[in-house]
Amino acid sequence: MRLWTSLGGIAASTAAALAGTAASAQGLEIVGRPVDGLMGFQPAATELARDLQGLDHMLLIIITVISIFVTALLLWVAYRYSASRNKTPATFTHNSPLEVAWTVVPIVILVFIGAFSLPVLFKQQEIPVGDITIKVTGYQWYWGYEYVDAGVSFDSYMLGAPATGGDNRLTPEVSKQLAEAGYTDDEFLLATDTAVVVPIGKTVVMQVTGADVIHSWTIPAFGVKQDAVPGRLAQLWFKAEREGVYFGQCSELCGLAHAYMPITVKVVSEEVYAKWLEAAKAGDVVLSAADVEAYSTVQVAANN
Ligand SMILES: [Cu+2]
Repeated sequence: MRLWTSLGGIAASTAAALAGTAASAQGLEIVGRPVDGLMGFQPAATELARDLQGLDHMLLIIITVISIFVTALLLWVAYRYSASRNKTPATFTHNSPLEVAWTVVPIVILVFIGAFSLPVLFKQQEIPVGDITIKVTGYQWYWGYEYVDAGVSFDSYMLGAPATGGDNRLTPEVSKQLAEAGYTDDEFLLATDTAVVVPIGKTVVMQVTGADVIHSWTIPAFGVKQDAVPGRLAQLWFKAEREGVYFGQCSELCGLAHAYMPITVKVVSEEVYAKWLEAAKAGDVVLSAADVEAYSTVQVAANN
């Protein structure tokens, strides 16, 4: 009897766990975050990030070839022209064709690299007309966001920061907070209480500034990073191509809690975004996994 009771208990908890998985699967996938043991870039979620990563790949090949060539040349010269193998050294100086070659070849290499890097730089720095404009302000030590056209503004604190009742350490309470917000302990130091919510496939222009000292706003998976300088309004732009949750961290040493002011961006469908914006205007700026599901369901129902 006891066996059946415990088996029933296991079955019930398994069912609950599966239901939980299904529910979170309908939320947002966590795409842009560092992963233990992995190297390289986070998955590119914008054309900019793809371009940047392609450029990095190309440069890596070029510098590898140059490094191998120069090292091999040095080794060969050290071996072939050592004092024991080359008893009477040559006395000539200068070799015009060689000198022209080692001036022209690097120029050609630089022009080749520039032909690929400058277009990417211009694409990144020429700010298009945005579908959505968001002003982001760096504070010691959190971020403030303002949806300029919608009149929505809120602050964003790290889960576990003093403002959310923690002390910047992963305690059981913080762990619980993370779980309630749909994150695991792995996302501690990255997850925030509120998130920037943007629709997929729309051009988002971020106006970046600082209120006290210099901070820096970035989302690696978007290929964007911009210093937030007090008294200046800098800009960056991105057009996200994949729904999900993306993380970034303040990237300019800004003081004691510099490590505790991460950035969370949620890329959602246009429908979910519109619903979220409505709720945010009414004061509820947090987009939970349940919200994503509910707002999407509304869309499915509307389609039928
Ligand atoms: Cu900062």
